[in-house]
Amino acid sequence: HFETQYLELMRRIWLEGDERRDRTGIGTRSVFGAMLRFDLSDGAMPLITTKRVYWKTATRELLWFLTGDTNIRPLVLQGVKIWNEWPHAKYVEQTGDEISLDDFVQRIADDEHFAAMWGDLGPVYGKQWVDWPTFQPVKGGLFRKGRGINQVAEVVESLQENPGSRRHIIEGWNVADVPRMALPPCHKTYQFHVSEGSDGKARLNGLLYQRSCDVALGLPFNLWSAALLQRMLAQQAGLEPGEFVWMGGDTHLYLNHEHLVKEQLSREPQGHPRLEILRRPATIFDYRIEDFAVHDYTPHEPIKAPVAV
Ligand code: UFP
Repeated sequence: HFETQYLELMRRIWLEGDERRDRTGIGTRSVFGAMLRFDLSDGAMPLITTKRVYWKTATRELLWFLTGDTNIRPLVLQGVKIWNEWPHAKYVEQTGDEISLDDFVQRIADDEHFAAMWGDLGPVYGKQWVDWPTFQPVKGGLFRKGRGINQVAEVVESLQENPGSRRHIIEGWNVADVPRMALPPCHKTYQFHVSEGSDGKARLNGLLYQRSCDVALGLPFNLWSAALLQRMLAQQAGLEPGEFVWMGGDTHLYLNHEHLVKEQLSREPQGHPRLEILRRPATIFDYRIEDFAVHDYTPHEPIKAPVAV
């Protein structure tokens, strides 16, 4: 089963990982350098079945990245909560106003002006993916802002015009911008690759390099989103989905996720979920949540665990 690799990685980290103190103060067990491979042909997706994964939430986040937006408001309005902790913490720290997370999020939803002031995450994924900043020299040793680079659009183009290229890359790690980001990108580098299948049909392979990975809470989301992006790119470029390779740098389990690890490792994967994309939008930027249908997804119960912020 495709999921065995994931469970084996989890087991290995829990049993053999190095115990480390980490930025969050919670502590992890960790291995450095890990790889997973998934075949995406016939609609197959690396959607974890040993607990329910909220793939629509991850999909909404991916669609939000593709709009280039870095403000949490559009996510909040769709009920997606995954980025709320960071702006809230920053607000409390900078204003001294001890507003609760729920009240803060409500205010982001109700008050557009407040959201513009306090809902932004800095130049995170969306900005770098579709509007990587550039600067042009002008007279007197000064620079002015140039046109942003849309890496995603460029990859769609290069897949069609130069499929054999080894340069189909979407990069999130903008070195100069990292200090201004709420969270430096975890899923930082995507590379795509076109290969000739045995049936003569060209396939799109994808590789994600993730520098830091919370295997319990982050990875199921990251696997889904990366495979989804690959499927969308394949559809846009007229290619069959091929293999998806995931590579992790610091690949860890938080020490307060013990109950999740034990519970999940006691479960058996069930079924082979498939993703159907219901229409082919005009561009990679025109997908909507209604365009995606998941079939044969009969996961085990969700497992709740605290997110390390
Ligand atoms: N993390 C993920 N995937 C993500 C994301 C965060 O696993 O998509 F945004 C986890 C990894 C790590 C923490 O546990 O969040 C980020 O902390 P740091 O920046 O210190 O690596």
